[in-house]
Amino acid sequence: MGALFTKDTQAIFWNNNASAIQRMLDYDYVINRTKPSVAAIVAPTSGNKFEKFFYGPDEIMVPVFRNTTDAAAAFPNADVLLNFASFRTAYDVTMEAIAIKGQFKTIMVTAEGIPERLARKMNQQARDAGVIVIGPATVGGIAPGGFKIANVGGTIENIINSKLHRAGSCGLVTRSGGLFNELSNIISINADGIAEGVAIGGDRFVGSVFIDNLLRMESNPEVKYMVLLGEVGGTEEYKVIEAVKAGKIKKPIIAWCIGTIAKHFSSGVQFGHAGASANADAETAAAKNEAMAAAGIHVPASFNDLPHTIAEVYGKLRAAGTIGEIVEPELRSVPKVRRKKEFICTISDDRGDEATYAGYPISSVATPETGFGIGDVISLLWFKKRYPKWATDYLETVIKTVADHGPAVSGAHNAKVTARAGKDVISSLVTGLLTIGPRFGGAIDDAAKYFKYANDRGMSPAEFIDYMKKEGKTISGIGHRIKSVRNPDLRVSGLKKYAAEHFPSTPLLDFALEVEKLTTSKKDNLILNVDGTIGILMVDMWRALGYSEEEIDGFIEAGALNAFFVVGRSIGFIGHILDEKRLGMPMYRHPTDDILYNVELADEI
Ligand code: Q5B
Repeated sequence: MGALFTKDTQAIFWNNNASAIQRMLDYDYVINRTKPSVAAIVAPTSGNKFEKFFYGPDEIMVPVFRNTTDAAAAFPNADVLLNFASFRTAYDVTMEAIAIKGQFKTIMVTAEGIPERLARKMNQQARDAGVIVIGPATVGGIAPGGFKIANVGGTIENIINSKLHRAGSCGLVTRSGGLFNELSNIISINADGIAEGVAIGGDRFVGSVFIDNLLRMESNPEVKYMVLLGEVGGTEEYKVIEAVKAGKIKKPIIAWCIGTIAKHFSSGVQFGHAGASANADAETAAAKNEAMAAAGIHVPASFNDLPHTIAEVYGKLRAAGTIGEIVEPELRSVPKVRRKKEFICTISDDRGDEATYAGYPISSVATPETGFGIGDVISLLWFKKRYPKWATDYLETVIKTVADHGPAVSGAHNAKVTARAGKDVISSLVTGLLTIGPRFGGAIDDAAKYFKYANDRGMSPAEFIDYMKKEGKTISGIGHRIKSVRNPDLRVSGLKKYAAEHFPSTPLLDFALEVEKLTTSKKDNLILNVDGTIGILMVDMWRALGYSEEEIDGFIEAGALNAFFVVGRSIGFIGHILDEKRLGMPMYRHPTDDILYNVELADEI
């Protein structure tokens, strides 16, 4: 009970309704909210990870998820779901959200025409779970100066004109969304605006009804009096009458049911909303207005007199000191011209006095006193996190380990040949780097990917080898040209030793070593090689650091692991290139006696 929304309320927006989301964010900016009211978007068919929106003059990124469950897990404090799904999908979306225990306090359903059987089931399920449903068939609601749902209030100019930019003292409940805006305007002219307002929706079966909202407003100290705008059809207004009679609502209520014109028609009239039709005398607007007046609710003689009644009730409360003076807040204005940014950078920022790496000024990273190493720089710029020392030391161990493996390996050879052709350091380096691939140095990502894949699915080492064979793939991370069981790769021994001494645990490495036992039993050189060891231990490291499997898969898919070989081996390649320059070596030509020539005269076609 109490206020429905506050300045801290955040919503998950189901459906990428860009204009409605932008309106919410413009409102947030104008009223000086510290965090945007839309935490995330759910868009099941979108491939995007985020959408850009303006926040004042700047742009912000709002994350996009494929389903509500994932969005809720990422934003556990977002307790409002704005369900902008179509009438075909809105029921399922609401039911999924209700089932996420403890997340959503309020769900707003905008779709009109959800089948009534489903709407009743959905509303009951929400009630049982203690979730407030606004709608279906609604524009939503607003806590002025705090949180605004989607398009409520219209443009920023209209919002300010209707005093919806800051809290007033009226609690407003309507069925209609259009008349909600109209009433907000009337209240702003004849009183001091609204403290909270909800358009409960026009369908016959809506989630929260008048009485739910009025009882909550009764307990909200910001609300000093209420305005209820009902309409012909249904009997919900009688529940309000009962609550007034029972003394459950003591604050003054001003009410009017529209549709009194219906009595001038010979037969029953269906007004715009699905629920706006009287099926019995008691459901007519006139009968409800009479009954409300009889219960002591302030009911004007006609809709035209409603502004006067509001002014009168407000005036009395003001005179009695129940309502005080409102200090108008400072507002920000949204720039008329805004430019979308072409590029996004989330790792470094060069706009201040000093550039930063993931928030750390370069001087603080570069100075020896703070103890940052290259591993820290990589963890900040590649993964946007500051890793613990055992992890950054592992990254540095990897780079030191792969820096060079002599002049004969594919990449070093290419770099040397290029340097001897007279090319500069950068060109020669690039030719070496371009040689890194699935067989040479660039097997780290795939080693991590396939060993993790097998381990995630509980395959035994034999099943994994069999699986790779059936896929027609060599096992990345297994095999070496010169290293074998009898001539072990001491780099691998070093990495394993580091992990044994510093990693909390190495389950994927343990699995890989079992695979190695089987492959080396077939062929002596099918060892777990340096690429494989690096990649597999990197997965063990990320798991120990608390990354989700999805995040780890994302790093692997992005190619982050081969990048370690690129960084490390660049050091070696540059060494070889400088060596060639130092030695002044002439252009290289491969000896013809080392080439098997097998050229036949080409057929004529
Ligand atoms: N066989 C590395 O091949 C190498 C198999 C396999 C199943 C396997 C090969 C391989 C996967 C890729 C990988 C990284 C090409 C290696 C590195 C950095 C480096 C380099 C340096 C540095 C070696 C002979 C028989 C065939 C094959 C079978 C071989 N590997 N079966 N899974 N993984 N590995 N690369 O010995 O029945 O005779 O037809 O592709 O992890 O690049 O120092 O040089 O620091 O610079 O030449 O350490 O293992 O053997 O290809 O002629 O195959 O073994 O199917 O069977 P080899 P191949 P069959 S580290």
